[in-house]
Amino acid sequence: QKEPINVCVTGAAGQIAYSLLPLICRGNVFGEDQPVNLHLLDITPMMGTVNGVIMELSDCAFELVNKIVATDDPMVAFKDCDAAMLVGAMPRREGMLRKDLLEKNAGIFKVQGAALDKVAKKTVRVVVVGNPANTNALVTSEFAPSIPKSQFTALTHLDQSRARAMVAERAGVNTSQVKNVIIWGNHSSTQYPDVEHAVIVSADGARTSVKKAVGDEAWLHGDFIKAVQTRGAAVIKARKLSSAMSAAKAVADHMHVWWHGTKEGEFTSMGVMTDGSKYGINAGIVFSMPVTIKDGVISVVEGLEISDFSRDKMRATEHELQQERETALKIVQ
Ligand code: NAX
Repeated sequence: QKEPINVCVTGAAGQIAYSLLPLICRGNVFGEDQPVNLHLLDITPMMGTVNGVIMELSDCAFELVNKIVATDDPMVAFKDCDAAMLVGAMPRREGMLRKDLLEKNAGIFKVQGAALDKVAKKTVRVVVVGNPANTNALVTSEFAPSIPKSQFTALTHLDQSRARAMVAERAGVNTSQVKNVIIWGNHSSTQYPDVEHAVIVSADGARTSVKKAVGDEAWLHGDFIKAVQTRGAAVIKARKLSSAMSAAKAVADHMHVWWHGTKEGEFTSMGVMTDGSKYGINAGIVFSMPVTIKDGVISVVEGLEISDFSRDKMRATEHELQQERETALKIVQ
């Protein structure tokens, strides 16, 4: 049997964690033969709820769970971690400006970055989910200088899944047939869901471009983009709660593909630290890009042709991320 790995989930008392933990414990993330030690972090007032979650995890009798640690201390939570899913964050309350949200969260992720730096494995794979996810990932990495920047990512997989599902519905195919949709930039309303390189793969392996299969460029350039960008708000309006089941599935898929690699001919999107050399995007922000993954190493897909339409959209989301970076770093430094 494999040695257990240490997996930390923050915001463990929250609604995303509630849907995410069973996926981890069933083996849907790290593999059905991979035992896990769960490290659950939340804030002190939520420890009672975390204990309730642990009672339920225990009642699930998951075979892969070796040990569960519950704590309100990031230094305990991140100890020797192989994977960290940073879901917990300060939520946006009514009347709160984006700047206030950035401020509150920059403080949280500064502390968590510093703790990861001290106690996590240097190979730890971090995905930041808590909003503003991209900039929180940037702050975390900034305060964890001993861990390579390539180990910090932000979740845009949910946006990618939403985009794939919308294209699939329009084209009358199964969502699983839609590949290589790209989410560029920020997990916010400036994100750019790009289908210019996306394909629909049929059962016999034939690939048709999404452009051709959908046959409605006005929709792809207009309502489709808007619908992806505002899907989170639409779910809140309908459910009176933010996306949780779909967000948890996306976190699980993001980490699964990082662990097991991308398939031949396919790529996936995630927020990664920019180095200034890809697609003209400035260095030093966490920008969602198309990537392939092999043996845990993330590589940005290079050489994709970028149309003028795409370029404009990418600039807008880059601009927003640069502003977020400035605001956040001013607060924490
Ligand atoms: P909940 O409010 O249900 O849960 C958040 C949990 O985080 C709470 O239990 C809270 O006590 C805890 N928390 C707060 N500060 C903490 C800290 N310093 N350390 C540890 N835990 C802390 O929110 P939920 O619906 O689970 O969403 C979590 C985060 O995901 C939010 O920031 C949300 O905006 C973000 N999302 C990001 C998405 C993405 O695609 N990147 C999509 C879904 C989601 O909206």
